[in-house]
Amino acid sequence: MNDARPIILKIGGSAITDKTGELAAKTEIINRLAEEIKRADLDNLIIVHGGGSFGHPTAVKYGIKDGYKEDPTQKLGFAETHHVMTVLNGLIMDSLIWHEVPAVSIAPSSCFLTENTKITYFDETVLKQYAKMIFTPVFYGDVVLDQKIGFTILSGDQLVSYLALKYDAQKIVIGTDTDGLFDSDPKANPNAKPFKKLNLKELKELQPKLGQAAGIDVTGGMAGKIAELIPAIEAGVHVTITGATKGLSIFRALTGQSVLGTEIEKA
Ligand code: IP8
Repeated sequence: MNDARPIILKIGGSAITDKTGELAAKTEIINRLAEEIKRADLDNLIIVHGGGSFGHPTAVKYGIKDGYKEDPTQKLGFAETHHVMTVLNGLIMDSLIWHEVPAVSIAPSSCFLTENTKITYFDETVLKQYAKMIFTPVFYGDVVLDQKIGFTILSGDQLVSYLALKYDAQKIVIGTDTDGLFDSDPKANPNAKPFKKLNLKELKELQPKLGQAAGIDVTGGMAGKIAELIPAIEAGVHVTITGATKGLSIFRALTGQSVLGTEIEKA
């Protein structure tokens, strides 16, 4: 990497797609986020985005997450799931480049391997060279070959946590479709109470109560996402979860300003 410790931005699939539909991108939000990323002007940013209504429905249809069951249609499903993720990634790349962010896409399926769904191998050579030259690498939740179960789904959140630990990230910013974590679903309950600050212990207590996502989500909704982030939080990486669908929260969080959302620290 270049000398600066990276800032890792996860753009949740729920923010940039309509998860109740299929292959339904929210292009206005994608464009606004690209504008915010350009405005933040960071030379140590790594972006990771989720699958939303692109990766998840296809992954569910072919049972990709639970591995290869010797069913040849699953191979086509693996290829299709990767392909639809490249379509969503393409929309994001279009927007970033149009906004003059020197973003380059890195397909996790080409440089990661897992064992029983957990990352065991990453070829970092290309990422390091891009980072040295101050490009903005863009990863995404993807299909991945798994050395025990044939293949699986590698979530964007596991990628975020892995990269944060490996490169000693300054912080993680998670942009989602709500302004942080709440004690109940804020879309269903207007009186849902937001959590402004959580430490690791409080987060672990809250975790079982965090709901499943609206629409299809093969990686476990918010509870699954938090589970993936815990190793990075345990290592001391600060996490901000904020809304990515409106306002300037992503710009503000990336540039160290306060935002409406949840700040998570180890202690
Ligand atoms: O939305 C999953 O990534 P996530 C990507 O970050 C696929 O959980 C292919 C379903």
